[in-house]
Amino acid sequence: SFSQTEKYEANWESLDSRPVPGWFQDAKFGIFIHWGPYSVPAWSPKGTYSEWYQYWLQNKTLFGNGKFSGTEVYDYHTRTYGPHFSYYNFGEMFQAELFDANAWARLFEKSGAKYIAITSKHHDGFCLWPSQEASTNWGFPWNSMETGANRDLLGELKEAMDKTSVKFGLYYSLYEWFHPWYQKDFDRFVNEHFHPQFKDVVNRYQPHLIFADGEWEKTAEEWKSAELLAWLYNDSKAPKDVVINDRWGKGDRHKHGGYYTTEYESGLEGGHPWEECRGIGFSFGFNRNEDLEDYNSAQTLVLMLVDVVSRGGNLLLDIGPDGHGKIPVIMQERLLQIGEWLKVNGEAIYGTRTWDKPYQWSAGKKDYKPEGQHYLGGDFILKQTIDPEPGYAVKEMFFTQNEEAVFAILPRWPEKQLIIKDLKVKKDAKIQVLGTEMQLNWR
Ligand code: FUL
Repeated sequence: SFSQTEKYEANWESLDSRPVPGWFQDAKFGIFIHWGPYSVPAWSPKGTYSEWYQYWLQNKTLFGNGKFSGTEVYDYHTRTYGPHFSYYNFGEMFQAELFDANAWARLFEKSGAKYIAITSKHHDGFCLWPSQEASTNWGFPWNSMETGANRDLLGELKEAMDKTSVKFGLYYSLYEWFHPWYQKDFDRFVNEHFHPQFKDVVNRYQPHLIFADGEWEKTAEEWKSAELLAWLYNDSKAPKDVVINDRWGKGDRHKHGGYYTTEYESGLEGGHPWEECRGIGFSFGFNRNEDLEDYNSAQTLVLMLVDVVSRGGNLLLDIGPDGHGKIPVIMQERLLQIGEWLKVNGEAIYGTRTWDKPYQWSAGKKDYKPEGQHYLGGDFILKQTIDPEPGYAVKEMFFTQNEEAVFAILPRWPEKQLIIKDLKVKKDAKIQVLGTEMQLNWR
């Protein structure tokens, strides 16, 4: 339980003195959901984020994992929809007619995730709830209640999630690429758009977690983030143990706010709570351009989770539902496969903390020293773990612990014996294999 005794003040010193509520570090595994008008075209070059469709269309530039001319999205768009088709039409086309919030909630529960974070609003400014600001301030209805689906999608999901043990959380983008006030009248954008809109979404849906994003162009002072967070902790209707991330002002990641975030990286090490987020493939939004080979296998995803958890982090694994409201079946399958693994091995994951060391290297002839530890397109270390190059050292074991046990998680079955270095045990210690009655002989 998390009790708040003091009132927080609108400065980092005070706000950062608030510990990240403990449920977060116990949870380990969450599901990220990127869903909005970009889920209608659901297209971008392989290796790029499909939720950036509008930006890339209108600016004829793009970035990502690969080499691009920049006009790929523009070319695709004009080819498919014609030269005069505005991105704003996708709001109307975002019908979500097959969206069944209870089915999503059941899937999330079966995946073993302990929380979700759904895009209440991404950088395009479209809101999945009846946001007043996403109507009047835009000059046209730019939310799911007044166009397209004509439904309060967040409200439906929140209600469904509340029937499960999986906590409901929100992603919220501070900035909007093309909001009329963002470039020309930033103070007005903050005072009359961002702050009231944020307060509205928090008070309506009372999220357990807020993943802020799109902070990087302006400082926390310019966003007035500290005022907003003091309001969140002291005066909002959010649960007292609401968790936030670190994206509240330019240059403040890994410094201020709540837990630290990494994205398509290998995460961090160290005591401060952190979370690595990524898709199952390369995109956050659904990308119909991806093939089976672009999706990570269940084995790789489980190892990513284990690798992150062994270093004290959480994995926020993203799915991209389509414009009809269905979760692509490959994503459903991956979530269920992770859930199957966690059903047996969850004891070694949930509620654990780091052990003396996160993992053990095998004795390889050559030292395996990758440059950077990117998970992009299959992380070197994980690749090396699953499919080792002969002669090289591999991560042969990952560790976690709780008050009762130390857990060693092995990517492969050992040949005859297993040597755990530097492990001190009591004489009557038992070594068991989770999910079985098997006791191992040891010396
Ligand atoms: C990034 C965004 O720009 C991506 O589209 C995605 O939402 C990711 C989680 O954060 O910074």
